[in-house]
Amino acid sequence: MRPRHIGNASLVSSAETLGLYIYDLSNTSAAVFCSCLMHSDNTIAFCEPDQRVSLSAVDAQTPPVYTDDPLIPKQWGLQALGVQTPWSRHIVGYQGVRVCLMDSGIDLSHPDLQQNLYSNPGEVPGNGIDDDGNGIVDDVHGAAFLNGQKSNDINDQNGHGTLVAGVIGATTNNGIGIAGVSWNVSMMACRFMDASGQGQLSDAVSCYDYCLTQRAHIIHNSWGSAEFSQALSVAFQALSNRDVLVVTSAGNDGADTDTVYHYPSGFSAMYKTVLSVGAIDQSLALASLSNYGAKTVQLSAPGISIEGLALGGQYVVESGTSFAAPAVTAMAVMLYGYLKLNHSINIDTQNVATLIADAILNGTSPYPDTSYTGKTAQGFAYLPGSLTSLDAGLAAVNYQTTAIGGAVGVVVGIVIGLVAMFFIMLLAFYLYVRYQKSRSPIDEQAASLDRN
Ligand SMILES: [Ca+2]
Ligand SMILES: [Ca+2]
Repeated sequence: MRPRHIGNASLVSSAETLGLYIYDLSNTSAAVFCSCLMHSDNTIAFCEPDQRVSLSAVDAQTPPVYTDDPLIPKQWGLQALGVQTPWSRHIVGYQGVRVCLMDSGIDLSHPDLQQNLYSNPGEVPGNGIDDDGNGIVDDVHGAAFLNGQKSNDINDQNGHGTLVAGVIGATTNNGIGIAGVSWNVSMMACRFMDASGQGQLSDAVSCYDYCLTQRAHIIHNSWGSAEFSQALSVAFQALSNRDVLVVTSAGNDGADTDTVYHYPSGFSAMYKTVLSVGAIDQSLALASLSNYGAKTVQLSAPGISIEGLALGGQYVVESGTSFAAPAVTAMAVMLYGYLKLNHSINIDTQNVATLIADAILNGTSPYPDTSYTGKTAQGFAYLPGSLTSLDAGLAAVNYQTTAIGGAVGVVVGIVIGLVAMFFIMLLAFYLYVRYQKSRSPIDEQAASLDRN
């Protein structure tokens, strides 16, 4: 027990088990009090002034700043997706996850996009040789299929593909621009949209083939067509057989796509590995421009006033389901990375696309305004919920002990895939011939970008 008064200081309280005593120094100074005490009492180990401390939580009144990317306070979608907790747990994606971006290409020179570009391990850059024998010389970061002509020119002449790529995986914590939802990812471009944002389905089919040969885990589609295509249907059967996750934008017609065609998002009604994504605004309401449909639109994600990358190293704010879908692709990247890095699951040999699609859907948040409930099969994308659902899904299926079954699955998958590829090639050729013969815009199956 210590004396109640020492000079002008009085005892306030004590923490006896710790041997600590607290004195009120409002009538004296800490320096004078401590000096006198230490000289007068050799049983005192130390004497120090009090300190003000604060909670580690972010002040709820100010926009949270998670990274040093200066535009991040404007990226409202990151908060809606709930990235803060996963990011703080270092769940930030994985470079081993390959995303094939079927769009208008990528601005390869954008400084906020350099870190997360895929590099084809089978190609020696710039040697003018088709090293991997896939028919395209120096396809290092992807390939282009335009009007039946293939090349390595994936340079974006529209801007759409670059914006989509930035939502998925702009370089984060580099002190410039925006943060990508997934800090780590390998993005390859398959460019089949021209400078005006138009492309042919025959070229899209070639892109699906290319994405498969490059062993993409996820194929991203922020585009759509109002017509059904048998060739696309065959492609999606093959993608499902090969366990590739496909993320599509729901489209911007404000229409019910359960009754009005929109493809490829419509294939989400047929395959569990295909997700169609609508757009929400900052009030977490389904945007009026967004297509909807309980069968053909599974969920939504932030898609209004999205801060993104523009051509020439610039930044732009745009809206549309085109920019909602890449948030879901990025979440899928993070879930693939979580399986690999936190659970040591070989994502190149284990079939996990269905597991991840289920986790994304089961982890969604409901719309605050219940009048939107049922407009989409589930609510809006929410990363923490998806991680919890993924853990639950993993507990139900043991992916560690299925080596034999996995090997059989791969062989069967390859056989089925090869058969499907044969049909795709036939149909792609058919579409190409038809394009060459028919110059009427009405007869061509044109696809367009889902930008508003
Ligand atoms: Ca090549
Ligand atoms: Ca950045």
